[in-house]
Amino acid sequence: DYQVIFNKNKQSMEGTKMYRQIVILTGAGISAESGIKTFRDQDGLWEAHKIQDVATPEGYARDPELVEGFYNTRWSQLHSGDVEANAGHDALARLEREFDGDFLLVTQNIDDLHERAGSRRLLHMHGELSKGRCPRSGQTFLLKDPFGPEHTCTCCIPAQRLRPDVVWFGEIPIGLDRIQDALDTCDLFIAIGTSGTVYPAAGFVDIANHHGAQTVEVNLVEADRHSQFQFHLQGKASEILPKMVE
Ligand code: BJW
Repeated sequence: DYQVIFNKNKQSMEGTKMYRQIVILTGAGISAESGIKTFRDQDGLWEAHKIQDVATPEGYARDPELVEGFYNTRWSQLHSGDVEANAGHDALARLEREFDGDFLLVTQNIDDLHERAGSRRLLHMHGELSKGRCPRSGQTFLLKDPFGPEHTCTCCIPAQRLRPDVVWFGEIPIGLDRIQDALDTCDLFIAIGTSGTVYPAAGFVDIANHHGAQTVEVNLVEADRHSQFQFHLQGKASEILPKMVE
């Protein structure tokens, strides 16, 4: 059986060529075992909230307090002391440290668990829960407490009320040029804990395949773009990833 497991020096998988550039995409599934809800699984966030109300610019324009409430609940959980990075996050940070080619971790998650685990070459393509953004200038500000009308920017006169620094449906994800460049030249692409239903992230596997990269899916189930991946590791991210990089 083919095993997608890195060898000791992290430069290749067992029995395969050396990698020069790795791109990893993570989704809500990697944080699930840290106690953070995913979106589309049973008891996920979309069971209790309408996407149109809390994850679109139109929803925010209609009812900013409702949307801020949605993010503040998640903010409070993340800062409650009950949530920490799990073995899956740790394994990716370790891979980044020990692999000595190009490396980019693209996360769709807005939590900071990859940072807490020590990941540095990291891009939050759907934004960050810990930041607010000026709707006029686009400048972002680190937030020390949850959202409220008192959070205004310091870049504009009059000061603008900060919006969550997240990417809603219909908005353009962050860092797409850098992601595209990395995908164009990567030789290994691994998608972890993502349902493959939200574009453009769901299409990254196609770009990687097109450029001849090996593509690996890590998920509890066969996710939407399952058939596009060359290798499948089915199970919990926190169990599979440590084995991959041990
Ligand atoms: C485990 C596990 C464990 C559980 N171990 N696994 C092309 C075709 C069709 C439509 C479009 C298209 N291009 C654009 C669109 C429109 C739209 C879209 O995709 N719609 C679809 C619904 C059809 N996309 C957009 O609007 C995007 N913008 C855009 O396209 O701009 C135009 C443009 C693009 C490029 C160039 C130029 C212009 C923006 C999308 C923004 C998404 N925003 C959200 C909210 C962010 C803030 C927040 O967190 O609140 O992002 S929605 C939500 O979904 C969030 C997530 O990041 C995203 C993806 O979810 P994810 O991470 O996959 O989670 P789940 O819950 O879906 O899945 C969890 C998975 O984990 C499951 O598979 C489980 O099995 C697994 N799992 N436990 C391993 N322990």
